[in-house]
Amino acid sequence: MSESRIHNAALRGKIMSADEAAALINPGDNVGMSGFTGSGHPKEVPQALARRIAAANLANPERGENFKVGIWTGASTAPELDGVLFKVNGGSMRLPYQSDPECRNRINAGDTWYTDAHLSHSAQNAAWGHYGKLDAALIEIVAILEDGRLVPSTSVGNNVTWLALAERVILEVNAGLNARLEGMHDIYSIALPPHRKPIPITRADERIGEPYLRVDPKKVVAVVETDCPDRDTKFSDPDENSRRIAGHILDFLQYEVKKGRIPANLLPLQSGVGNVANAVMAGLNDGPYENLTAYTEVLQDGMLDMIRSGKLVYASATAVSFSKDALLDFNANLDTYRQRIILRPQEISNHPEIARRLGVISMNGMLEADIYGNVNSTHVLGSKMMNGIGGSGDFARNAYLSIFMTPSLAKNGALSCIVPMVSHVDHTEHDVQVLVTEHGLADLRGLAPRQRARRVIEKCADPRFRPALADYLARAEKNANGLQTPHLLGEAYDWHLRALRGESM
Ligand code: 0RQ
Repeated sequence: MSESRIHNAALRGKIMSADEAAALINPGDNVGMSGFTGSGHPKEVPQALARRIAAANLANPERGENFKVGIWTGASTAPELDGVLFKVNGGSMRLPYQSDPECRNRINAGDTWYTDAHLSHSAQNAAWGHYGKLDAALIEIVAILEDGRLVPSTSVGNNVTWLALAERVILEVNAGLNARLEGMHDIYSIALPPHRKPIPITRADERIGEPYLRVDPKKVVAVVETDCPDRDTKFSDPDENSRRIAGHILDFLQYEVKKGRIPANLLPLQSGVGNVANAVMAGLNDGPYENLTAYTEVLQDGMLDMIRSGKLVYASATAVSFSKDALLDFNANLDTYRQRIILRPQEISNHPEIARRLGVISMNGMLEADIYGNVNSTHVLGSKMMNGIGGSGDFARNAYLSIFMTPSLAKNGALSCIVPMVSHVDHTEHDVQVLVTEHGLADLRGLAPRQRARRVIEKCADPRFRPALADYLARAEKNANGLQTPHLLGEAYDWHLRALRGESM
């Protein structure tokens, strides 16, 4: 650990332990924390806060419920934040995205209010006061300059907004992260309407701000030095389904290039998280493309591989989230990667204005789609939260091409991911242009609902479920009260009801 990371004398005077800093967070506070997809989150103070909450609840078992805080972040974090705080039932509310099992369990048990928001909306919702007052910000950075400016960490997320809105600020200065991250970020803030101006980004590689976060030093109540690496994200080698899904997408993109609808170097790519997304990137890396760019939210191994190979010349995101090996490579070659990667606030990385202007190609995972093309990304069998909508909606509605992908079956084949009617809608038929499973790709652009249904059943559904889906459609066409989007309302959810009874759909 090195003192030299804190070059501002006034802020050096506020150094204290994580336990002392956690004592400055009060029951009932809303705390805006840094962190996006397992990177750039504070690592010591949340653990100290969890210890404090556990001790308080133990001392007052009958009032235990009273020591909770509202936890606002950029996106998902890691066991040392969501994991520890939700294990002790310390979160009264959570927003805007999570993927931690402890947190998910609390949400689904009704212990925590979860406001699942589009990632580009969360900062402005907070600024408008929709989430209440922000009492404290707890932000990880990698250094403090002599003049008090802050060198951001491995994610930017909502930090600009949390620092601006919070009454009190706690900084975690992490010497375990590479100081050479300095210069990779592009911090730019936007005003609220009616003072909002166009965001002057016309290419993924354009810088429009400065590389530092700013904070009013008077608000800083604690500076905590830490020395902890980010969590590494585990990726398995793409399985057969992921490779097939990737293959369909790659064929489709090549066809679109041939048709002259997109340029030979494609349009800026947005890729969701997970193994399927990484398999698509691996396929693109092996494909005939040059000079690709990305305007996305999180950079994972697949895109780093493409930067290394020279296929991807530029990537704009708000966070990096790598496996152990990729992290080693990233840190060893940071000076090169800094020329190829920009990390922006999530309000900018996910901004609809930019996604629409650049004509992004958006590729995201889903749980299920219905025959008409509505997509459920978040709720298992209608009621149970998985992760959240994340940035998928920011991009899907505004992309030039919006693609959703999933294996056709889940839970060892018991569930069909293509159903008559989705049990929850995150992306409506109007925002979903292409559906892909391992069986094929359904290009739904320009089709009316019943045309879409035929294509989705034929191209995407598992062959075992195709006859039942086709039968549903045929009977709906006969018996529904109209032929625009025919449904049998008394039967549409029978598939999910069977699954809830533990039967195959
Ligand atoms: O459950 O973990 O208990 O085995 O859902 O499914 O197939 O591993 O898929 O990891 O690609 O995640 C939609 C969740 C897909 C993700 C989702 C069960 C399945 C398994 C996971 P188990 P897979 P993935 C960028 C963009 C929303 C946010 C987003 C997601 C688990 O892509 O969170 O796109 N997207 N953000 O068994 C019931 C079904 C199911 C099902 C799968 N039809 N019904 N359960 N599962 N299909 C990132 C950010 O925004 C930060």
